[in-house]
Amino acid sequence: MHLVKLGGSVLTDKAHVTTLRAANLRRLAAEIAASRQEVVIVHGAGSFGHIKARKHRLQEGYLDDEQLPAVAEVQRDVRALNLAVLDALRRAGLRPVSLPPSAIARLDDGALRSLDLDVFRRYRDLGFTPVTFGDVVLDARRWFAICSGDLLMLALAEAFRPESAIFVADVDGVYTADPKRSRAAKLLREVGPANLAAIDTTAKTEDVTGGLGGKLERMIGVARFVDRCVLVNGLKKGRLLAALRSPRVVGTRVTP
Ligand code: IP8
Repeated sequence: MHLVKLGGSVLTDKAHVTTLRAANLRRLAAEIAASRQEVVIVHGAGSFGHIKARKHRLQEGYLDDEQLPAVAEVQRDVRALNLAVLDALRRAGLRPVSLPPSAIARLDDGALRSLDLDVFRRYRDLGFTPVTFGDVVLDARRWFAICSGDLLMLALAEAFRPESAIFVADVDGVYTADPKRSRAAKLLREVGPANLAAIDTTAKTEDVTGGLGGKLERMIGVARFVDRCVLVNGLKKGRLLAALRSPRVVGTRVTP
């Protein structure tokens, strides 16, 4: 089994609220179907989550009642994105089922406290493709909080020990610096705790779930539970399919 995280930067236009990159989504769904591999899918929120979550400071948890309509709105928006993902996967020939974290997960001060893994197991056993996503979730201390797709990847990797965890992003892999700003940035074929310090993780992000530093730490956490953890470019045709088929793919391998 493979665990695939479809990043919000590939599925959506992060500069424009609730804007889908429909052609990318269609192609990635077709690549997953063409691989004929068993997958569990997690997707990010992109512009269906981060923009309004940041505006209303939802990542800080409950601050005042004014945030409550925004919680409902962001939950609704990430569901709209999820529906688009389900439709694309169904059209590609898969049988996706949606498992919304707001209904099956609980946080405690931003950390995952519980996740109903049994529903993932049961749907998998029946031949479905479970699909979950970044969401707004109940939190024991903050009342509500943001549950990122990366947090779900970690929990699912630990529970199911998949062959691989594939993070699909809008860059070829992890670079020594931000490749969108620095020409000297070099693609790293492998990243682990030992060379983490050599990476410039200061690039600004609009994501409420943090920048590259936190993401790499979570990926290193995922790498502990899988044979192969890789970051590949989902904007390049065939990269996800290649990653699902063989270990030899352009991207960055993350090691524990
Ligand atoms: O895009 C964030 O999930 P991510 C979820 O996987 C929300 O970090 C609602 C912003």
